[in-house]
Amino acid sequence: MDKRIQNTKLKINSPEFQNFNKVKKKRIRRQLKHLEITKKKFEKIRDRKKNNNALETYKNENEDKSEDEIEIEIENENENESKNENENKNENENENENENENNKENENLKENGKEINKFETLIKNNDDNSNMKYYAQRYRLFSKYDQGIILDEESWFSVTPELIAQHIAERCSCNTLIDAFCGAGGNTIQFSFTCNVVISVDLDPMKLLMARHNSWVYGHSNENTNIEFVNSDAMRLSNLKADVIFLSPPWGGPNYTGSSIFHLDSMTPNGFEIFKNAIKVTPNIVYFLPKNTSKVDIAKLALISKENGGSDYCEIEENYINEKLKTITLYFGSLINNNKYNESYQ
Ligand code: MGP
Ligand code: SAH
Repeated sequence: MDKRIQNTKLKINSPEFQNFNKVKKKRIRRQLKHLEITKKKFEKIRDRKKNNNALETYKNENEDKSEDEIEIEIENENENESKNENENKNENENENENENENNKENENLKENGKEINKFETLIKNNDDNSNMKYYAQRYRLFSKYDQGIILDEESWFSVTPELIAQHIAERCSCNTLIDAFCGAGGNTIQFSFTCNVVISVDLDPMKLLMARHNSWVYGHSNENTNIEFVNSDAMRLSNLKADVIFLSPPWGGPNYTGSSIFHLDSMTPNGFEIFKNAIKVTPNIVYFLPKNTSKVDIAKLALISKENGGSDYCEIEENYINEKLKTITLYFGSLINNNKYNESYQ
């Protein structure tokens, strides 16, 4: 037999590898079950919404398996599995290993339990908040919307449409990228396909839960992901280093078009301060902004960039969907593409 195959077989059959695999499988199974339940609840609520009696009937009809039941089910499965596997193993060693494993698993369960409770509230609120204008565009926001995407009120109007997010992610392909205002994960998910590591930051912990959950819909799992979710203020990242930083802050709600010109200092946090903080991390900045952003403000950003050792100009990209201007994206530093100005999506 080829020595490499023999070595691989030895490795796979080793107790360490078997044990590692067992723990991994259990976690993945648990995660899939949670995802399945969230999806089921999500679908139920959506169906009820169609019948116009969403919240009244939610409690009566909410007969899905409780978290306790799932845990018991998983524990039973695990028990059966370990019974079979234990036959071939040293008993004393296994007892200690299982004890440690169970402790870890219990900690994870507690954490997951808390999150699922929060999610239930989120799903209920989702039903209340889903604004018809944005709901009608749901597949534009996430092509896998029906597979369990969760959005809260702010995310419905803030999430970057998938085609635009995909395009930006292709342009930002790098080793480490910081998505400083990750929200429900519209950009983060696409960055995860083009960058080696994505650090996704949001001030609101619920946004991080949503973003993480939504990333699962797109194939990530706790065990297998290149996204690091960080609950922090984007204004306090100056001691981090990254190849690219992406900024998609809140623009103050959907009424940003209320006046003909949008000024960066009308945002909270202030749009200039956001940029000044970002440039401490890297001069390669991508700034996602309203289509009516003041050109004078954009010139000021270029000046700030120059004063801080970055590029002395920027590229303004207009993002269209179905020939309608949706947003603009500014590129600074090495991300500037001198040959291409406008992108259009159909
Ligand atoms: P929009 O103008 O509210 O919607 O947002 P729409 O339907 O394109 O406009 P209308 O002219 O047809 O009425 C357009 C896009 O801007 C959204 O899909 C989001 O990607 C983005 N966006 C909107 N808001 C209010 C925000 C925000 O506050 N922050 C960020 N980061 N993006 C936003
Ligand atoms: N690009 C995201 C949407 C971002 S919306 C997507 O496609 O899904 C803007 C986000 O900024 C919101 O989720 C909000 O919670 C977050 N935010 C607001 N102030 C912040 C701050 N100081 N630091 C980090 N995140 C902040």
